[in-house]
Amino acid sequence: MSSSRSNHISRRDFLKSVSAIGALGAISPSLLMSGAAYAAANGEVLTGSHWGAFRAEVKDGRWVGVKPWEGDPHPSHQLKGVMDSVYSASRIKYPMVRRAFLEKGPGAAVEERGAGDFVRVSWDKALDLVANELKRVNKTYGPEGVYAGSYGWKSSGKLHNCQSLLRRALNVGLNGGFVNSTGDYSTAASQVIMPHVMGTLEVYEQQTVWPVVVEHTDTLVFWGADPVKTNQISWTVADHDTYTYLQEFKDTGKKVICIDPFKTETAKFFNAEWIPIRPHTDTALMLGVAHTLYVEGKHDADFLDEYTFGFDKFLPYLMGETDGTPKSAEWAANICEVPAEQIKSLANLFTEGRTMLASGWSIQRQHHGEQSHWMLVTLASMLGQIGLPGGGFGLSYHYSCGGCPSATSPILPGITDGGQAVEGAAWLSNAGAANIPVSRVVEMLENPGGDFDFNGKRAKYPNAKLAYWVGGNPFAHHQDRNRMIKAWQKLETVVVQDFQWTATARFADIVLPATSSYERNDIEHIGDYSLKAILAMKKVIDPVFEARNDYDIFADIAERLGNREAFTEGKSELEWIQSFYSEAEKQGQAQQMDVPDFESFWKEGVAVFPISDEAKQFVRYGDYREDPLLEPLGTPTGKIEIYSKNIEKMNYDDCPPHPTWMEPIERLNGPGAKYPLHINSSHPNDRLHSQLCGTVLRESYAVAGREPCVINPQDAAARGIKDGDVVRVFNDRGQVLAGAIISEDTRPGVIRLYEGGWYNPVEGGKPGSLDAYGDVNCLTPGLGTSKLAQGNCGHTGLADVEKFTGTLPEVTVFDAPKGA
Ligand code: PGD
Ligand code: PGD
Ligand code: 6MO
Repeated sequence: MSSSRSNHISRRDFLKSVSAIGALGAISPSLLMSGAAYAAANGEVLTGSHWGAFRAEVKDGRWVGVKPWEGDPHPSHQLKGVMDSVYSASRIKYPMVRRAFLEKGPGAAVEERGAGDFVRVSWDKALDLVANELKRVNKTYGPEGVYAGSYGWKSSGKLHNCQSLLRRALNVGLNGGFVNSTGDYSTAASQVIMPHVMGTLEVYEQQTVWPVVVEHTDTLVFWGADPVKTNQISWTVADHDTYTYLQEFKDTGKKVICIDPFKTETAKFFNAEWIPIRPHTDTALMLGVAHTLYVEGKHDADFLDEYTFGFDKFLPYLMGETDGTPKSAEWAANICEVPAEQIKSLANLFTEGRTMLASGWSIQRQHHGEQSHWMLVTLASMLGQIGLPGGGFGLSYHYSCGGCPSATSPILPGITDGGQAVEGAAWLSNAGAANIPVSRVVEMLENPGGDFDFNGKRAKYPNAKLAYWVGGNPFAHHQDRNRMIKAWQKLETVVVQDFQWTATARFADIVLPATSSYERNDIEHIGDYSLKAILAMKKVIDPVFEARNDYDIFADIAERLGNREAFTEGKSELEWIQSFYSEAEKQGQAQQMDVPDFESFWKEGVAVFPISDEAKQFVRYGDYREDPLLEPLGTPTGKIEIYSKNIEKMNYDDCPPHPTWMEPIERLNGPGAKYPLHINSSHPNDRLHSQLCGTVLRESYAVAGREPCVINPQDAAARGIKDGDVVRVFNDRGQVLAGAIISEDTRPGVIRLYEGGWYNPVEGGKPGSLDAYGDVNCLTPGLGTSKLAQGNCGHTGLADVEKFTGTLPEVTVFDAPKGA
C-alpha cells in the first residue's frame, strides 16, 4: 500500500488547521440540498478511482456506460471491468454470518471456515454481533486481542478510507486497543533498507522528472520493471501522464534495456534489448557489472569519495578478498545466466553516456530482497551519475506515474485514524497498542508471545483472537495459502467487510457488505506524483442491495462501543469532504495558488493545477550533488551508505552491513533446488491484484476458464503441454489449476502466473486442496525477506507443472456462496 509521501499531511499539520476546519461548520444549505451530492437517475457523472478519472453514464439509476475523462492521455483498458464490478455476480449483497458461528458462538468449527455455509442476518443483528465480539475479545484478551492491521488496496478517496475508518472506530471505541501493522506488501524490503542507505524512502518519492530523462538519458534500463503495465493504476486517481513521456522517449530512438525473465509490455513497446535474467540473481549481475567497472578503472572514484560512505569496506568483498570469491563477470554469469561478455559490455555501455537505472519492486519482493536495491544504489554510485540530469537510479518510474512533473497544487488531508505520524515514516501512524510487520500476520497467529526481529528491534507477537479486515484481500495477497488456512483457525472471530465475495470473505465468520466507491461521494487527487488535479469523486449510483458505506458501518459500531460522536465529529459525508477541500484551499491561498471555492469546484467536478517550468526540470539529488555539506542526506554519515554501521550493529545473519549476494531459500538451478521451474508472480496487466478478477475482463484473458499460466515452449514440450491445456502447477506447499499459454515471452525455466487470481479450493477450508482457478500464493513461501525488513517474498518460489488429466473441477468462486 503506497501513498506518495508528497501527498501526505501529517497529523501534526492536520491539527494545526483544526480551528480552520471548525470554522466551516456552517455549510451553505443550498449546496447540501442542490442534489449535486446525490446520484443522478440519468446523465453523466464525473468520478474516479485507482484506474483514472472517468465519466459514468447513468440510465434509470443504473450505471450503463463509461468513458475516460478528457484529461487522461492514456486511459486504462480495465475501466469496463470497473463498471462491471458494481453489478458482478460476486457482489456481496447482505450481511452474512457463518452458520456454526451464529449457532454455536465464536471459535465454533473453525475448520469449516471457507466451506461457504452462511446465513443471512439483518444489519442490526450483524452490527450487534461485531460490537459484542470486539468488546468480548478486548475484555478477555486485552488491547492486543483484536488485529486491525488490515492491509490492502481499498479504494481511492480521502474520506472513505476504510482502513483508517476501522482504526478510527477502534481508537474511539476500544481506546486504541488493537494490533496494527507496519509497512506494506509492495516495497517492504526497500522502504526499510533505503532509509539506512539514502536517508529516505525512495520508493514513494518523486523521481528525476521525465522531461529531463527524455532530454538527457542515453541508456534507460528497466530493471525488473514494467512501467507500461503497472502505471495503469495509482494509489490515488491515476493521471497516466507517464505514457506521453514513454512515447517521447521512444521517439528519440535512444537505447532501452529490459532486464527481466519475462518479455514485458515495456520491452515490446520500446522494442528494447531484452536480457532474460535468471530470476532472483539481480544482485549477482549488478556485482558482476560493478567488478568490471572497478577492474577496468571505469568507476567514478571522485564521486565515491565525496558522496558515499564505506566503499572501502565493500571493495574487499567485491574483489573476493574477504571470501575468496571475486565477483567477476564470469562469476556472475554462472549465477544469473547472462553471458560474461554481455555483463562486461553493460559496464561499458553504462559509462559511455547518461544511464538511468529504473528499477521496479519485484526484485525486492523476494528472499533477501534488501540486497538488490542496495546494490543498485551502489552500482549507480560507482557510475557517479546520481544527481546529474538523466543519470543515477529511480525506484518509482513504474508506479503511480512517478517522474511526472508535480503541479503547483495544494495537498488534501484525509480522515485520520487517531494515531500520531511515525517519525521518519510520516505516511504511517502509530495508532494501536502493538504493531507487527504487515506480512508477518500468519507467524503472529502461529506463534503468539514469540519473539521477532525488525529493523534493529526485537518484539513479541501479540495474541490476537479476532481479525477485522477491510479493503484488502489477504487470501489473495498473502503467501503460502495452506499454511495460512491453518493459522486462521487460531482466530475465534473473523470479520470481513468488502463489496466482493473474495476468498477472504469466504473465510470469515461475519461478512458485511460495503459500498463500492461509486455508490458514495469522496474527494481525491489525480496523480500521486503529478498532483495535477483535485477530483470530486461523485456518487454514480445509489448503493446496491443492502450495501452500506464503511463510514456508516463504523459510525454504528463506534456508537455500540459508546462513542459515535468522537468518530463522526458530528459531520456528514459532504461536510467532511468540504473540510478537506477547505484545508487545501487555505494552503493554496497561503502560497498564492489559484484555488476555486468549494461550491464552484464541486459543481465543475475537477480543479486542474498548472505545472511550472521549474517542476519540469527537477533532478533527484541535484541539490545533494551541488552541495553535499549544506544538503546532506538523512543517513548517519550524511552520505550514501554503501556500508551501514547501524546495520552492522544489528548483527543479522541474513542482512550483512554492505550489499551482498545471498542465496535465497530457493531459486531456479540454485543449490538444492527441489523443483525445476521458477514461478513469476508479477502483477496482472488486466486487473489490480485480485480486484476486477470477478468481472467481464476475465473473458479476455482466462484460458479454459482458469488463470493463464505462461510456459516457455521448451518446458511445455518436455511435459507434453499444449496451448490451451489445463495444467496443474504444484510444489510441496500447494497445487493450483491454470490454463496454459505457450510463449517465448517467458524464458525457459520460468512460468508466469500473475498474483491476484481468486482462490477457489475444490474442498473449501481444507488445507492442501486443489485450487480450481489459479491463486499463485498457494505455491509461494511465507517467510520474511530478512530480520531487517521482514517483507513478503511473493516473488520467491519453485514449482513444477503437468498437464491435468483428472476430472475438471468447476470454477465456482466468481458467484456468491450458495444462498448469499
Ligand atoms: P486487492 O485485490 O487490491 O489486493 O493485495 P490487496 O489485498 O491490496 O484487495 C483489495 C480489496 O479491497 C478487494 O477485495 C476490494 O474489493 C476491497 N475494497 C476496495 N474498495 C473497498 C472499500 O471501499 N471498502 C471495503 N470494505 N473494501 C474495499 C495486494 C498486495 O498483494 C500487494 S500491494 C502486493 S505489491 C503484493 N504483490 C504480490 C506479488 O507480486 N506476488 C505475490 N505472490 N503476492 C503478492 N501479494 C501482494
Ligand atoms: P511486478 O509486475 O511484480 O511489478 O510493481 P512491480 O515492479 O513490483 O514486477 C515487475 C517486473 O519484474 C515483471 O515484469 C517481472 O517479470 C519482473 N521480475 C520478477 N522477478 C524478477 C527477478 O528476479 N529479476 C528481474 N530482473 N525481474 C523480475 C508493482 C506495483 O504495480 C505495485 S506494488 C502495485 S500495488 C500495483 N499493482 C498493479 C496491478 O496489480 N496491476 C497493474 N496493471 N498495475 C499495477 N501497478 C502497481
Ligand atoms: Mo503493492
